[in-house]
Amino acid sequence: MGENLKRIAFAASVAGSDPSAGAGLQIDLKTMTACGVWGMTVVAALTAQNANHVRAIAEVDPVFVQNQIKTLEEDFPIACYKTGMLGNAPTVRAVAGALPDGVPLVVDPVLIATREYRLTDDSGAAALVEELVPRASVVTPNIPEAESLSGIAITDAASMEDAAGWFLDRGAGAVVLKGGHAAFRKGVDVFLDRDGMRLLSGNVYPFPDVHGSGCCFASAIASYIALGYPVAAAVERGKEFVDGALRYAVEYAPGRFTMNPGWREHITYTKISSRR
Ligand code: PXL
Repeated sequence: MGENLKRIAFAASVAGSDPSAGAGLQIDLKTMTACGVWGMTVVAALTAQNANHVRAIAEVDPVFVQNQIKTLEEDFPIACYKTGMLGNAPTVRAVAGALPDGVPLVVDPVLIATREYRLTDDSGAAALVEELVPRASVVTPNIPEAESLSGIAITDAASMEDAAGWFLDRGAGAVVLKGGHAAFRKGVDVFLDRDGMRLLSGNVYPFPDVHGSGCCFASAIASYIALGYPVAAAVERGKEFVDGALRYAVEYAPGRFTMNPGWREHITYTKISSRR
């Protein structure tokens, strides 16, 4: 391999497509670019959606999902994988079977979209716990996902920490249990690894709900791991990144906000005629 190619940080997202580019593979790719990584995208599921509705979901043949990963692996020394919407158990198993051993993995256990659409079915959720959580460097559930996967009702700080521990007990190297949905300590994430627990506090911004925040956070973490940061440091940097992307969230349809991965470059997506 050329010396220059060895220097490039490659990260791959294995997730679902969101044509509105506010979540899924598309926000993952934008995030990876913004974090200074060559992002790659393995299409594991398809959605037809806009800013308000997920109108339809289509599966991708699990063999073809594997094929995409294996083909990338022939050429690229991918330094970190990230998984998002996988949809169903056969796809989860196909991904688990194709991921190379020993490469860091960020598992975002996407189950339900912000707007309440089911993105991964029950057997897919069970397969995630069986096949991907045990080999994850870090898992990034939000509160509803952590409750659904662990069966632990998260009602206060103590039960949130118990639920985080549940993921470590299932073999994950670390967990970021995100506090964006919390009725208590809102916006505070619990980070837990074998060295102990840390709270990651974030700002709470006045947007109703911001599409793609989980995808963006997990992809930023994967990017910093691909660049060479240890997991705990990658999570901290990822949190800073996601905080800015939320702060400068884009209203891309009336009352509908999505993340702005271009915030550090002050990208506003406005026509020159509208700039001040
Ligand atoms: O935000 C979770 C998510 C992940 N992946 C895809 C999505 C969504 C939410 O809508 O559409 C493809």
